[in-house]
Amino acid sequence: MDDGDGTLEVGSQGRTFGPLGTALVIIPTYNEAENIKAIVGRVREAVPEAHVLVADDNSPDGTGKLADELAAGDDHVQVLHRKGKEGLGAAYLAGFRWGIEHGYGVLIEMDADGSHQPEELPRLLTALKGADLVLGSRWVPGGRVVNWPRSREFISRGGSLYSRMALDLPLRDITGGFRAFRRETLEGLGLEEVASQGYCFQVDLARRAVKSGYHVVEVPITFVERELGDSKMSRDILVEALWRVTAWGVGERVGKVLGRGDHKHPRPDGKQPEPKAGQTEA
Ligand SMILES: Nc1nc2c(ncn2[C@@H]2O[C@H](COP(=O)(O)OP(=O)(O)OP(=O)(O)O)[C@@H](O)[C@H]2O)c(=O)[nH]1
Ligand SMILES: [Mg+2]
Repeated sequence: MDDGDGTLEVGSQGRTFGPLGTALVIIPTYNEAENIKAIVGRVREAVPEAHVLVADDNSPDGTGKLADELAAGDDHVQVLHRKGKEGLGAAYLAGFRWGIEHGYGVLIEMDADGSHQPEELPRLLTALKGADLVLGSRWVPGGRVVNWPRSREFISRGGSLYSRMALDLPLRDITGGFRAFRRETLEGLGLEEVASQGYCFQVDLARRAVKSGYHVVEVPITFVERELGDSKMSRDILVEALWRVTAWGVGERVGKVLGRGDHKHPRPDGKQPEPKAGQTEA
């Protein structure tokens, strides 16, 4: 449904949703020493009631130590030190596990480099009151990118379009990483089976949520190109995304031909997913 500001919704409508509980903003880091203090400060200011978990892969530039300093002075900031670089997906999975074990009701994904603006978190949380999963979206009306080279926009739009078509997903921004999950949603996605690491980690989670019948809402965001530090985007990450998305798409089609259903992960509330509602275009 288009509510006038570009927000698009898909999935089981007409449900009632429980209260949200405390939010944990998970920030994966690898060599973000120039960004970590500013981004954590902005999160704390934008959503003071939320907690922050920095999931650092033993960054050689000392990001983990800087995060420890922040945590020492703020009981709303925690650090998960991981032994080495294992990719974005593994860092998020560890962060989700930590957050679920510690009783958080909302788990949020956010980059450290300023591309995702903490000031937009309240809008994501407001949308989550009526959804199972909220995606910050660059490619719905009202969403935009600032200072992105044409080549990056082409790759990102192309990645979402390819995923949308290959996996039959009624979503616009499928590779984005600014998201808010209800804890129950994550618990129903079969995270123990997730092996994807780079961008396709985000595609994997979005596809699992839609196929499991969760109510997914895309909220427009303004994505700002990083100003400091280096991108971790690589050819390997793109190749991984391409082969995994293609394999999932082929697997789904073969499954349909063989008469197997899409809904591998039953919702934890035991309800059957409703048929896809489709999407109202703006
Ligand atoms: N813990 C952990 N964090 C990572 C890893 N790879 C990337 N990150 C973090 O994930 C977030 C997104 O990575 P970026 O390098 O900004 O990727 P990107 O946004 O696609 O690329 P740019 O647009 O160039 O910034 C950042 O906060 C990174 O520090 C990793 O292997 N481990
Ligand atoms: Mg980035």
